[in-house]
Amino acid sequence: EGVGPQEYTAIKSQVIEWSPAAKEIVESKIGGRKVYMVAATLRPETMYGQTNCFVGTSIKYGIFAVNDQEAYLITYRAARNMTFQGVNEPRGSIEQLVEIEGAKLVGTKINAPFSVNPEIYVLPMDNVLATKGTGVVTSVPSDSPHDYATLMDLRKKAEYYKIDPAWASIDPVPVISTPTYGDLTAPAIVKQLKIQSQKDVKQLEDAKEIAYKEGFYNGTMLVGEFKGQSVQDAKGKVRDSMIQAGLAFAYAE
Ligand code: A2H
Repeated sequence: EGVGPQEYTAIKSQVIEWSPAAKEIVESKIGGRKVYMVAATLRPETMYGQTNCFVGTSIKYGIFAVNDQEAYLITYRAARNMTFQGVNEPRGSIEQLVEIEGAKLVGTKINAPFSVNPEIYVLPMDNVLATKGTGVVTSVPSDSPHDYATLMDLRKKAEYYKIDPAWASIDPVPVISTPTYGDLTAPAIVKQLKIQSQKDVKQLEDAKEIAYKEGFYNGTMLVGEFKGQSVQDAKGKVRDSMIQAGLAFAYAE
């Protein structure tokens, strides 16, 4: 991370069905609004390969009114940043409808805009930072080593993580081809570096660097509107296309 502001793409995933624990807390308080979990990403071009969404189990989230029709599920910190970036009116105002901890969101079914898998589940991830982005991380295991390692942990130890194995059953989707690692860059790098789990923090940082550079400089899109184009060309176009469709917006911090 540099010294300047980080430019994210905020991805809007509408809640389709709350987990039982969330349903109890949420439904009477949202005034009929559509609720979106909003994830901050640096790789909008990978959104075709979303397979699930991660939250931190001990992170506190809120549901914040955007207007009478919509609300966003994010951290309070992100809601405060967003109101100063024109997400709601008046600027600087925050209307929190619900407070809920991450653990209760696990098992919630949401839609995944642009993904070849349009319905995905919320799952726990160990190292979600409350102090970065929205606290919601969309998972693209084909291209993110952290996401892939976490998905493998969840599959191996579903009981320990208190999840239904069915929620982690979507396989990584080929989205970008790279000359060195093929159609599933993150799984290939995780294997090469012998990464065993999301707890291998140091190696995952290395893997993240390698995957990011390889995808950005040498990757070619395998799916979507910009199939066949380089990632460098497609990245901004996918972002613009999602924003045009009302499925994403710019978010900086
Ligand atoms: B990225 P930077 Cl395919 N805690 O999106 C932990 N990680 C978070 C987070 C949080 N609160 N908020 C966002 N992130 C993740 C896609 C992706 C990402 C791919 C490959 C690499 C990658 C799908 N997950 O990130 O510290 C989000 O994951 C590696 C650069 O601000 C977001 O982009 O540089 C990225 O970390 C932002 O990290």
